[in-house]
Amino acid sequence: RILIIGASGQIGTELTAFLRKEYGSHKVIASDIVEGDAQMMASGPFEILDAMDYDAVQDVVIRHEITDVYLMAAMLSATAEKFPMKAWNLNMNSLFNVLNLARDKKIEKIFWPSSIAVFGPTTPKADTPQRTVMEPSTVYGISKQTGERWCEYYYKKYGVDVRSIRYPGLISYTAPPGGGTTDYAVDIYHKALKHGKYICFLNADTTLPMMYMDDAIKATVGIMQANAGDVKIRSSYNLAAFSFNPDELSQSIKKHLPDFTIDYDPDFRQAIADSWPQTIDDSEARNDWGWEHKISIDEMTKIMIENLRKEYKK
Ligand code: VAH
Repeated sequence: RILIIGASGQIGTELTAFLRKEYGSHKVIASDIVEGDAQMMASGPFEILDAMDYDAVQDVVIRHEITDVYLMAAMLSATAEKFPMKAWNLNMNSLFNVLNLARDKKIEKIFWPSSIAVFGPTTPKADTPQRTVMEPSTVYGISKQTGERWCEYYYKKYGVDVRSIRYPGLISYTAPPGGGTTDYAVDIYHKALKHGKYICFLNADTTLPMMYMDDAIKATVGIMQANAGDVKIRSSYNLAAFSFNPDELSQSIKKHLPDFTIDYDPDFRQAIADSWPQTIDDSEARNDWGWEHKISIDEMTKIMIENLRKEYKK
């Protein structure tokens, strides 16, 4: 059976729905520190679970005979800058709990999300390679870079089958914008429909790697379903779809909402975004386990507006 830790979050919400469709609801146990949306709570087993509590995680794993764990619980970049020690403890202790359960053969396989936040201001920003200078300047990035080192260590030393992806910014309509620096690209759609305008907390020319959620879910399940031998990188794989800046995203929105206007009022998140790459080289993921993205920026905008229109009755 599969356990999703952090199921109520931005990725966890959609990952739970996808895995329940793929494997059957009773096979997929969702868990989080707070309950998920109505659809998740109605569609299969759920456990209130603190990812930092080893005994509680072990208890859920044993009771539900879990073999595979997707550890999606973390504090994202912007929020982590406000609560550095809380972010470090959550992001790291949850990972150690799951890695140690696998080391002790209580689970068989782990998915753990890394991020382009592992790259820092000294990393080459164009076509950022899989292996390069990584001096992350955010608490979140430091925790993800350290987590990658531990994943590779547990794989080499204990044979733990842990697989990981460096997600770009992810966009979806099912979860509200969260504590991520890239979440302007989620909030903009809500504000465009609700108010016809958006005040962006990043500058117009801030280009960042992004991806629509369906492609991210496809990659997540894809790397977990790959043959172990094909997963050659056990720190974390670069992954990309497209890159855009707030101005380009607003152009895409204007094709549907011609009167939409955007203003710019950068805040502390500008420095976070400026420390990250602009485009990513994900050729190793494409070569090793057949990754390819499908959805373009305009297809993403069409999906986002069509689904959010209902919510705003526009
Ligand atoms: C964040 N959405 O903004 C996350 C992600 C690459 C960005 O890690 O913190």
